[in-house]
Amino acid sequence: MRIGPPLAVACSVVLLATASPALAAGPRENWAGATSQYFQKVPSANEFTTRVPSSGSDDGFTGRLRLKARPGVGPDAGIQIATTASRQYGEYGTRMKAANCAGQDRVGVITGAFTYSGDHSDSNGNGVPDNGEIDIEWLCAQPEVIYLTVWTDYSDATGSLRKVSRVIDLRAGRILSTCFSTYFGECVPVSAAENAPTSVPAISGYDSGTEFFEYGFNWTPSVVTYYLVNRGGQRVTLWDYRGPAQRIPTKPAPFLQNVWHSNNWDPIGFEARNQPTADVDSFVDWTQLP
Ligand SMILES: [Ca+2]
Ligand SMILES: [Ca+2]
Repeated sequence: MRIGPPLAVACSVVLLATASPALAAGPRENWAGATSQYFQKVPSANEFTTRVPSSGSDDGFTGRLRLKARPGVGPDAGIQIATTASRQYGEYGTRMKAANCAGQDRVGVITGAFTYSGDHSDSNGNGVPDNGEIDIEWLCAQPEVIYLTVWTDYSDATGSLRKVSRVIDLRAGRILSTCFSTYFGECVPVSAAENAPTSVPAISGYDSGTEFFEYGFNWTPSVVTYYLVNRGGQRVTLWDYRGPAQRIPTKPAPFLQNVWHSNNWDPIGFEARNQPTADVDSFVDWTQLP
């Protein structure tokens, strides 16, 4: 994909007017064209390709995020696409398959769909650099598990952070953890308002890398509600996180989708840190912006 032109105001108005008024939705990228008006590829040696035919996609075409064999470690060495414009509150969604590393032994590959603010000034005054970020993530070595994380602060220098997270085994219908953390590995119990729903239905045979699902979240100043749409077309709430408000990011941010190699984020219960030796692909049917 080439880098698209900046979003024109007139075009934005037209798209907003034709979108569903009930949801007050913004533009949707279907990844069926040669270029995107809303996204750009973050420079890397990896590949992002639009108009890739894919059965199971709504319109026959997808955007393919390809992490090339033997990648370096970290998102910057991965494949990333990002909106050219920052957005703030509203509903973000994407219909996609996460990276599929079946057949490769214990590789560490992360797929993400997330907002990320590059403004790390300490606007909330808690002494830790701000890190406004709302994540949906999967590890390809454990494709039945989804990671949902809402960040407000992170210091790369000290490891100090502020985040709330929920980890769910969707195949089993089991919430594995719901935590507030001030450093990696910490799990401070959360209030009832931060821990709803207390159960999530199982999706039989759920595998994030082999089947398209719609995932998303609605972000407001006081609530972040994560969902997926099940095979019956019903929206299932994965996490309806309701404050405290200081645990919810406020800064406008681009929306990104990426695939990258991690050598230190293990699945639940076993290690998977190997470098992939073959290309790893994630397919995005569409991306809905607020
Ligand atoms: Ca801060
Ligand atoms: Ca599509």
